[in-house]
Amino acid sequence: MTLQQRITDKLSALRACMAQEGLDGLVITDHTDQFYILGFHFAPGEAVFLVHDGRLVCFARELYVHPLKEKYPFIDAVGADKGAAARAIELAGRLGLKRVGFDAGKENYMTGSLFKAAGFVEADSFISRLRKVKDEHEAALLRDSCRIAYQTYLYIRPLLQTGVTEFEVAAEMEKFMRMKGASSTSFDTIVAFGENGANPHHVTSRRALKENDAVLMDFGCVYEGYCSDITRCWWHGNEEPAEYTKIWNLVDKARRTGVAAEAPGVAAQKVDAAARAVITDAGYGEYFTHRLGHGVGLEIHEEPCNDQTTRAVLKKGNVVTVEPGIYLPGKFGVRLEDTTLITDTGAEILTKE
Ligand SMILES: [Mn+2]
Repeated sequence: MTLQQRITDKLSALRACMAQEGLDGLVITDHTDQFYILGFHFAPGEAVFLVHDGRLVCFARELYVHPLKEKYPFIDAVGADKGAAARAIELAGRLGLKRVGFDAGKENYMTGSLFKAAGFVEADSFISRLRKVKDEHEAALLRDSCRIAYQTYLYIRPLLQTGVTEFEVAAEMEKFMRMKGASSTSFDTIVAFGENGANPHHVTSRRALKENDAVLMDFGCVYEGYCSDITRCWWHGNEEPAEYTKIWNLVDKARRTGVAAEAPGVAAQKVDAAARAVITDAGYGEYFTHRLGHGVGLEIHEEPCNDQTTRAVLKKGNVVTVEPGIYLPGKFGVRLEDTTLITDTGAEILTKE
């Protein structure tokens, strides 16, 4: 499929959303949403899109106009170093658009006020809705991104030696991901040794690895704009405590149960419940202190989420994590996480070789 066809498809899906709300125009200012439509990376606040009648007009800083015209000769790219939002409002007026929406959930106060004053209406996050279901092109990029993350785990695991610090391990992992083509990490790499692993959001530190220590690493990369997320844990040394083995196996069983529960048509809440029951039934429920998982795509946390309160129903093309954990304060923690793609019949683990 050509780039132009992919963009046309996204614009027609967007048009269908707009039609449902009676909109004949839509402004897009969120830079991640802009990347979703175009595959072009603008810094935040550097462009405003006006979509109308299946067409896209892009008001952007002058420096973007030439690269835009080269890559996307089929869209209108207009230089606007200042006042891109005002230019979009002006064009909507000139075109005689009757009902123009903006994403009220994402708009900043200043630009949103301009749109309101121009009579634009607060619309739903249509693009967030579309972004939940990945097309084949996106699924392939997510698969690549997750493969790089998994390969990083395979690469780093045998390199860990007593005395190495969390910082050193994280640096080595990040270098490996860059060399595989990642543009950045998808969030700050977490490397946690020993008791640090009992904090689910531990900040990587100078802590050195001891002989007989727990290891936890939670990380991912951004590849061609798409994020990956994986967590792996193991015991470093020959004297693995029985309690560590016990909770590792429980968390692994919860992870496998969660993945097995995922399928199109299944309530995401039930996936969380299925995995959580494994841990709760074994008496560790109070030590599993977070949701089971979250959607992954252009952002590391997006919809839908596998949690206890969501009303989301999984669909083919959703990409969600399954990441149960047990955290024993002062001792260690175990979290095992895979990123999964919902298929026709179930779920495929993407964090693999
Ligand atoms: Mn995660």
